[in-house]
Amino acid sequence: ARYMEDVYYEFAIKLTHDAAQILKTAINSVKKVDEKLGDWDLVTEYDRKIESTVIGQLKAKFPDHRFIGEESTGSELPELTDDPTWIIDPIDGTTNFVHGFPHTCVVIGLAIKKEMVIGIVYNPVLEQLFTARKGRGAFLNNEPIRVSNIQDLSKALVCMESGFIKIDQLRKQTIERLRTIVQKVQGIRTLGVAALSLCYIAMGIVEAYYIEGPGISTWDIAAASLIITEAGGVVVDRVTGEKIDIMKPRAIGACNEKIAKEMFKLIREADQKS
Ligand code: LIP
Repeated sequence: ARYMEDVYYEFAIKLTHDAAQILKTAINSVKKVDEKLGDWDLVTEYDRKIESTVIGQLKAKFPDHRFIGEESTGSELPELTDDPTWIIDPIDGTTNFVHGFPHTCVVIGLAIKKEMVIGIVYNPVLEQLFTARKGRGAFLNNEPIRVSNIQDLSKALVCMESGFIKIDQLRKQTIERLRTIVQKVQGIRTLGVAALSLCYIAMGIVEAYYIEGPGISTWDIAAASLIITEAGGVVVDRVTGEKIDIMKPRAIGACNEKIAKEMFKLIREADQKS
């Protein structure tokens, strides 16, 4: 099994580089942009092109594997089986990509027996390749990375998303969550890219990230959740506070249990007010 995992990993790294080349070449060009759920949820011809290239090549090489991809999977997620399942976001942070804002990346993850075994997140604009394999640590450009040691939320830099304020039914709740968290932490950042925000926890430059909402799915969190845990951090379910189920993507990522618990409590507190 280990040998096969090496084969999967090497192939995935090669595909990631090919995909990232497409992203990098296109980022400063004019794109054809379509809205999915709203003007806060975009897709371009490059998202579709990268996904079909990546899935096409994986299918040709591993015909009995399964695939979950942002642009080819419908709104209903398939059930995760024990079979090797590739989970792909061809361009995470599509709005950033559209604007040329350099926080955008290609995401490829592999689950086997319902557990993440490979996570790859690559930002070719800033030349940051985040990788992890189950039980073998997390790396940035092949150097080991580790979460930060901060234990106190008042000293934490926290990433969150603000776009859901545009949705009528989510406005009050989102504003209340942002308001509550801003007051307790050192600062918040809203980068519009789930996978990289999680990787920034893994590399120790952000302490926590909370993500949940329409359009957010397993491809936004699956690969990066392995990168965080391999870097010593945690990813918990916003509803249960237990370890995240990657098929229920409502995630609190954090550099340690204590910060995760405090974030969990603050979101509860905010929801009681909204
Ligand atoms: C994006 C997420 C981001 C969120 C965006 C969008 P995509 O994923 O990573 O956190 O704010 O609305 O959903 O669609 O760029 O892959």
